[in-house]
Formats: sequence, structure tokens, C-alpha cells
Amino acid sequence: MIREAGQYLSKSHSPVFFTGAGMSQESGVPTFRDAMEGLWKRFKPEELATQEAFKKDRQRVRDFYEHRRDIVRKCRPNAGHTAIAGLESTVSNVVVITQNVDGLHQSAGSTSVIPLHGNIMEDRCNHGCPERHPVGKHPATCPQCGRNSMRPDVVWFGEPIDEEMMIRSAAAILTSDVFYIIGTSGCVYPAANLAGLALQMGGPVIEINPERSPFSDEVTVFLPLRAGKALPKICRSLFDLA
Ligand code: BV8
Repeated sequence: MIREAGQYLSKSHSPVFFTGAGMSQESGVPTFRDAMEGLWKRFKPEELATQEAFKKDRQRVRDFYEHRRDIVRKCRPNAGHTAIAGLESTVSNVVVITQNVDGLHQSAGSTSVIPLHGNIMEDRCNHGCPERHPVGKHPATCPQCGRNSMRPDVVWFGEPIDEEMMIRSAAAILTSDVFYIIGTSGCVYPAANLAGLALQMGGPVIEINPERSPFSDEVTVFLPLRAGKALPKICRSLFDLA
């Protein structure tokens, strides 16, 4: 199955990789399904990643993101991120559409990444002031409007995904010749609709996930493997096939 997944890649001129939290699991970033630890044990991420939670208790939400930033700061791209980034030297038009906010695809060297749900390592004003600020510079007060409104530059539940990113993602999928679904439970919308679009197109769709997901019965190849193990083998088989 690894060989078959590699064969699609060897003939590809426009692969798309759609990734979720499982992509970063081997880097040490907890997935959303992993139970939260310590102070955050009694919460579910989706309860804290909302406007309501922020309005109710700004400091608690800010502390939640500082806790996650501390984890992400210690994490590095794993062999899966590096394998996808390395493809760019031999395969044209590699596009990564990620649900992850940890920036690990970008730091692995991928140059065409669509971060659907934003970037946990930047802050922005909750009132829509345009500038993004690297964390730590303006902990709470917006430097533009002066209000106590700074929040992580991520898409919370109930907030829309940037329309331009959705359009770019759909365009990449419509022009792709192979689509990889990696490390996602496919529970969050509208991101999951993008995998649905790829499946509707009828082209080869390969899924890499140790557990089955709502997509698994429809994909061309289901690899019950971890991303950091499977991707280097798939990408290496590309060279063996060359
Ligand atoms: C919106 C940033 C409307 C924040 C995140 C239908 C249509 C539209 C919306 C909805 C809908 N139905 C429900 C909704 C509402 C909601 C939603 O989807 N709720 C879910 C809970 C049902 N969606 C929204 O609110 C979206 N906004 O719709 O706005 C709107 C429109 C116009 C105007 C106003 C409003 C916004 C959703 C984005 C939320 N933000 N992240 C933050 O990070 O703090 S989502 C967050 O959760 C992640 O980014 C990620 O997307 C998601 C978790 O999913 P996964 O990535 O799949 O991770 P998970 O832990 O679930 O699974 C991990 C997988 O990896 C597992 O399968 C596991 O087996 C596998 N794995 C583990 N280890 C490995 C591995 N795989 C490979 N290798 C390994 N080593």
C-alpha cells in the first residue's frame, strides 16, 4: 500500500496534503482528541476556543493559549512534515492545506501552506484591527485601538474561516491530481468539506491515520499508519520508482 501511495505521487504534478492534529502528534503537539492535562483537564478545547469563553473570562482563555504556546515552542517538525516539504524539490505545485495552528509545516520548509485555522503564535485584535502581532509583544491591549482585546490569531468555533483561504483551498483541490488526508478525525467543518470535495472529484485519495475516520471507507488507499512513519516511506518510494 505504501508503494501504491508512492506511485500516485510519482505521477503527480499537483499533490494536495490536507492535514489535521495527527500530523503534529509525533512532534509532541497533543491532538484535540487527546485528553487535556493538568489545569485544563476539566475543559474541552472547543469550550475554550470560542468568543463566548473569551467574553466570559479573557484571562482564562489567554492562559489556555499560553499553555498551548509553551507546548508548541518545544516542538519541532517531525519526519512527516519534513518529507512533505522535501517533495518540493522534485514535485511541482505541492500544496498543504492544514487545520493545525502550530506552524510546523512552515518551519519544516513547505512554501505553499494554507493555514485554515490560523496561527497560534500570533495575536490579533478581537475588534478587527488589521495588524497581527507576534505573541508577547502586546499581551492584552491592542496597539491600534487601545482596547483590552488582543486574542490568538486562530479561528474559534463559531467564527468563519477566511473566505480567501477557502477559495484557495478549493482551487488547489480542483486542480490536484492526488489528495492525501493525514491525521484528521474529519469532525470539524467547514474544513472537512474540503476532503469531501476531493472525494467527489473521483481522483486518487490516500488517507494516513492509525484510526479510521469518516473518510476511510471512501478513499482509494487507507494506510493505518502514523504520519511520521508513512510519509518518509511514501516519499522515498518516489525516488525508488523514479
Ligand atoms: C464556522 C483553531 C460559521 C482554534 C479550530 C457545518 C458547517 C459549518 C460549521 C459547522 C458545521 N457543523 C458544525 C459546525 C460548527 C463548528 C464545528 O465544526 N464543530 C464541530 C466540533 C462539530 N465549526 C465552526 O465553528 C467553524 N466555524 O463554521 O463558522 C460561520 C460562518 C459565517 C459567519 C459566522 C460563522 C470553525 C471551526 C474551526 C475551529 N478552530 N482550531 C484552536 O486551535 O484553538 S478546530 C481544531 O479542532 C483544530 O484546528 C482541528 O481542525 C480540529 C481538531 O480536528 P483534527 O485536526 O482532526 O484533530 P483530532 O484531534 O480531532 O483528530 C486527530 C486525528 O489524528 C485522529 O483521527 C487520530 O486518529 C489521528 N492521529 C493521531 N496520531 C496520529 C494520527 N494520524 C497520523 N499520524 C499520527 N501520529
